[in-house]
Amino acid sequence: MDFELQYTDPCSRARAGKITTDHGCINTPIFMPVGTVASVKAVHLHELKEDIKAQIILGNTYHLYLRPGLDTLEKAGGLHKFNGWDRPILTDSGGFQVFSLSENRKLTEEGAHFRSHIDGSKHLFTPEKVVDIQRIIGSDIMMALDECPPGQSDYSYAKKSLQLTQRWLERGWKHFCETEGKYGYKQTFFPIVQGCVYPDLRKDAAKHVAQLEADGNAIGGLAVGEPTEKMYEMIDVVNEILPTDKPRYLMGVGTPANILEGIERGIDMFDCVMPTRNGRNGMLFTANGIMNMRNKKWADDFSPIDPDGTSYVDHQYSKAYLRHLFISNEILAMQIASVHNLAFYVWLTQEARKHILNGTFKTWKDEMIIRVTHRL
Ligand code: PRF
Repeated sequence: MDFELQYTDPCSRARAGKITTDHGCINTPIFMPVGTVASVKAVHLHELKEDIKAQIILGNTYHLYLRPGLDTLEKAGGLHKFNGWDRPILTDSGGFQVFSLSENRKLTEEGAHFRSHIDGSKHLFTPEKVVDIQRIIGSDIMMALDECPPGQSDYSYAKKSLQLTQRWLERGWKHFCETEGKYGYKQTFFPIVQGCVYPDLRKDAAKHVAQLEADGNAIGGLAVGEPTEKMYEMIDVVNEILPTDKPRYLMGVGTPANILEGIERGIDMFDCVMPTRNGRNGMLFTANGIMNMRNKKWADDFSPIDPDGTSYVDHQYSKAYLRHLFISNEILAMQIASVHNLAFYVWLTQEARKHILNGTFKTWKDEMIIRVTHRL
């Protein structure tokens, strides 16, 4: 994997860059749609590519390992062959999902022990094993096994947790360096900075990660219950230390405003379930504000869903029609909302990129923050 830093905004840390993988290029900053179980929920590949213009999608080691399982993925020739997505894929390592989904989970020095949320079966993820699993999945970007402590963790827990994440990282990195991809293309491996809301832990974590000289670096453990201002402060602390010539990925964040603030602080890659999950519940994000499509106020509004939107659903369907679909619990409502929201998120990051490249990022961002947080 290669990263070309194309331009850095003189007024902030915002950057425009280009990641090159064996499955194609990614123009950063970029939003990556989440495809947990090998599908971006409710969205066809054709829509993802042609309409949403997704450049990279996510998969989850935890989910894919449990279902369809490694035998199937290996027989298929990897995830790209299995689901037909031929552009880059990033997989999360599973630690975060073990903690949010599985039962009876327990961390030891060895790894994360858990029971499947599907059938209760017992499993162990070690730092080495999640590399092996991601080798079989065949993601272009693999993630290290980490522990993500809650945002309210006290200092002593956060410190112990970070030390475990760091020991796991050493093991995962070593195993990554000793192994190779199975399908004839290159895979890379991103370490993850943890450290909760404590600046000294975050600095220590960022230095530890930086010395590995990985192709890219991730920031985890944010947007997990800490105040938003703390999240921004931690991004600043970490990005002061992470190398500027490697992409930086902020995991699982967030609202359109969070993404703009992240870009300003030097983040290049984002993922979040918010556009799809909130979309399926009727929440639409637009450049003019947030709409709850179940609201009565849209009942007789026959104007297009989003006149400024970039996807065909924005112009094809009216607000009144989409509201009717939500109220009637029609599957199509979720499909339309998912396409709209993902197209908006990708557009937002690519629009930020344009403004970084032509030197107007700061003024554009200040105006955009007000617009995207408005309630329609
Ligand atoms: N670690 C991993 N995946 C994640 C997170 C993390 O801390 C987060 C936190 N926002 C989302 N996804 N491995």
